[in-house]
Amino acid sequence: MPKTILTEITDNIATITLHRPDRLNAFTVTMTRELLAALKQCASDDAVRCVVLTGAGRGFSAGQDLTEFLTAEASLTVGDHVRQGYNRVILALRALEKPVIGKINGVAAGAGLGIALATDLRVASERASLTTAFIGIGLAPDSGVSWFLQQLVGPAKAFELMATGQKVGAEEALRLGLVNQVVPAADLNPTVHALARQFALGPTKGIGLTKRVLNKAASLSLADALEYEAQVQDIAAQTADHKESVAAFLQKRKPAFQGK
Ligand code: LHQ
Repeated sequence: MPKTILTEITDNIATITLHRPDRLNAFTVTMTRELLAALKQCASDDAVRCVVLTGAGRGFSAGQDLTEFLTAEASLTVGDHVRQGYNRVILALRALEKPVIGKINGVAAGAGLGIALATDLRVASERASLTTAFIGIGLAPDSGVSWFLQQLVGPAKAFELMATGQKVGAEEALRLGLVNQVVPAADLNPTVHALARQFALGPTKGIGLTKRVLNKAASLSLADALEYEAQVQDIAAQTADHKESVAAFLQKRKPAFQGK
């Protein structure tokens, strides 16, 4: 059986490629399972200090494979399908205490959009587009799309994007804050590689803890967020990379981060 997820690790960067290009990398149950396994591997492998998530061919991901879903035996409710698949993927991406770059090479739709928005930052090709897509098949959002969109663009724009399913081009996605950067298609690989390399040579634990406080901040009052930051700072201050960077500053040299 061909693999639907390809993982390649070089220069401390794990590149995970959604690989069903003839279906715009639409998700099957197998693909969800393989993606979860790849994310678990990235979390446990200390050699991985940055993760890049992308799609093969001209799409990032068209979301749920509708042919598989419609022909599957109805052994699960739609809610359980989402709970056992996409919800785990989204939570695994957010819990992974390493930087995850979404390399948005093409269209991201439905659950594919949710997965793109669960990455820490997104670099898009000018050929990329985003669509919530759910309303096109009469569904409400899942895979965190309602949560991420209300955080990123506010409730009114989020409603518009979800209730119309309109396709947002790369430049508009940049203007809305849905992606961090847009580059010509030919520049996508080198741009993302340079960024990933920068992260992979960085203080990995400090970046992971940054993600931890950001994840938590969304559900805390300011007073509780301040206390949580103080607690996490105690952990960050114990890392070898923190000690190395202070020593390097005092010795007027560049720090050599070990990711520890
Ligand atoms: C596809 C798909 C696809 C299979 C393109 N499946 N083949 C959770 C719980 C339970 C149920 C439902 O879902 C969910 C979560 C979700 O993700 S819901 C949202 C599901 N996704 C969609 O509704 C998107 C459907 N696709 C589209 O609207 C378009 O394909 C987009 C806008 C993504 C891209 O349009 P184009 O660039 O014009 O490409 P295309 O439509 O020509 O697609 C290329 C091929 O990929 C085509 O096959 P073909 O044999 O004709 O070349 C499509 O049938 C296939 N494909 N999406 N989701």
